[in-house]
Amino acid sequence: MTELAKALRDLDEDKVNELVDAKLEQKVSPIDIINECNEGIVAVGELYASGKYFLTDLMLSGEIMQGVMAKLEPYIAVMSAERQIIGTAVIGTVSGDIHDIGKNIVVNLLRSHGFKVIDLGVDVPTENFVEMVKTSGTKVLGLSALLNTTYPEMKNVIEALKEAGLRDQVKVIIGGAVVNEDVREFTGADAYANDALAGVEFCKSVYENNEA
Ligand code: B12
Repeated sequence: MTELAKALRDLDEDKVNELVDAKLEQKVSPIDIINECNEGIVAVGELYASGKYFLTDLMLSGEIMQGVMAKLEPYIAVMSAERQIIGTAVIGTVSGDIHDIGKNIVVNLLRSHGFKVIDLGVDVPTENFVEMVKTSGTKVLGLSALLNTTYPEMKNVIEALKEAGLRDQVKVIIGGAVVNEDVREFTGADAYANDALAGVEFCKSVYENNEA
């Protein structure tokens, strides 16, 4: 584990900020910084699951991570200013789930790769996803969920798209720590991604191959 990952795991906010600033100074890519932080925050989740950390620690890790993202955003924005628009992507965290750090990373990366992103936020009701797919004409919908209890919500969204006659016009990609091939199959999504870059690649392929 890197020094930055360890500092995040240990919830040492000052150290995290110091290390991130130093890395930005050394022109380390924001993506590499995110990956290091990811390792630390996964360790926080494990410490929480094993009872060594409490909910307040989980919350603090989220705040530290959001602080890091705020530092990285201007650097990611510079990357996006130089790109042509590839297409639109709609994304949100499903109903009952308020985790948004990973989703926000995906949003930033999609923008940096030339997507117009409509971010519906967290705890998004199924009908809002359906309405936005309809009105935006997007070819890609991204659903995020981090809880075992909320991944069935992703299936609900996909079923609702079918009922609205919209399923054929949009590819659905699901993401978040809980997703895997079994969850993809259960929900009926077209793809899943546990990391933001793989998600961006999928979205690009939809527009480049003019699928959906
Ligand atoms: C920070 C955190 C919180 C913060 C969230 C702050 C925020 N603004 O998001 C707070 C404190 C609010 C929180 C609350 C809870 N949490 Co929480 N949380 C975490 C923690 C430690 C980190 C999550 C995170 O941000 N990871 C970093 C990001 C970058 O990773 P990521 O989200 O996986 O995203 C990456 C990929 O998955 C992917 N991705 C994500 N979304 C999408 C979407 C698309 C379309 C694509 C393509 C890709 C993609 O790209 C990202 C970058 O690579 C995790 C531990 C873990 N292992 O995930 C627990 C964890 C998710 N939480 C957990 C729990 C239990 C809870 C609570 C129920 C606790 C409680 N008793 O209240 C509540 C639930 C609240 C709710 N209704 O949603 C459990 C879930 C267990 C489970 N499998 O169901 C975990 C796994 C901890 C654990 N090990 O027990 N949590």
